[in-house]
Amino acid sequence: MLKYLNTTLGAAAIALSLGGAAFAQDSAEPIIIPTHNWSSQVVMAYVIGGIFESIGDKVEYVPADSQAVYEAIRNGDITISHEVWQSTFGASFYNAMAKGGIIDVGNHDASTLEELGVPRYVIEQNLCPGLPAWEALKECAAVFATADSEGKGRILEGPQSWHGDLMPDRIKALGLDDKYVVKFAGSADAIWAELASAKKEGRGIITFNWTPNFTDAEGFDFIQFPVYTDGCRIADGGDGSCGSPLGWMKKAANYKFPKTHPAAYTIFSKLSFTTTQIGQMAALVDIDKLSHEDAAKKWLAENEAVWMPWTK
Ligand code: TMO
Repeated sequence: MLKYLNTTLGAAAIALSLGGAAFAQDSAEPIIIPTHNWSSQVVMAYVIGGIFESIGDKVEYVPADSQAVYEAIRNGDITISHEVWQSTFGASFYNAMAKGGIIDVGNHDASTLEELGVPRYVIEQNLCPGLPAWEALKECAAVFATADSEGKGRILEGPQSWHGDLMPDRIKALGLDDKYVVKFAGSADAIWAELASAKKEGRGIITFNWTPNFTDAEGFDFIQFPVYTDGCRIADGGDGSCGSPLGWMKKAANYKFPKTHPAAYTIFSKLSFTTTQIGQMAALVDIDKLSHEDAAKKWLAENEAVWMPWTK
């Protein structure tokens, strides 16, 4: 009896001396984090993985398709997604949720926009009067023509894996398809290279882009298309003649994650990045030319005051 009492008191003393919440032990199984094909997402993968490693958890990174990943999380092949952008991935996320197995782990502080736009000098130099209102595009196709655009204005879209024919469908729905052609870039880097050469030559250019991104610092103006409403897209039963939503960026996880890795899950639930922080993560790669891993290491070293409180 006395022995039992001592053991109980001992355990209580240990729990008290640790302070704060006493976490159940995380599984030794690795937390699987996906990497996609834009910079902030890959840097943030290593940032969050680094935070999980700081509490002794194991992490693995796997390259994954940015749409199919939600089904993989639902199935348990991948543990989390840390950048669920509303406009591009909202439908796939909720489709997976409806099938069962993926949970919503909350929003980042940053709000998002994934939209066509022009670099600031296009507006400042009035290359297409009336921009950023979309109707202005009707009168300036020639300003945005390129060698491969068949005399039409070129719209440089991101890789087709992001959101399929959303932009070609929209351009058609707005009656702009006789004046504009949508070309898909092979990679995000191809968009940045085209923006850089257009700037050097002082020529007009329309590309897909998003915020938060490294381009926030220099200035990029998104075109104002007809306001997004739920159901306006062709995939959702509408006619497609609408812009992208000013949206959220969520975190998602496999439904077992809170049970297998309660400490890591608690951190993942608390963590939230701002527009500035996510823009910085992209800039470390796209402007400073660090590798994604080095960018994450640098970000973690310089921002301990931001992330360490989430681990306590
Ligand atoms: C998903 N993205 C941020 C590239 O639009």
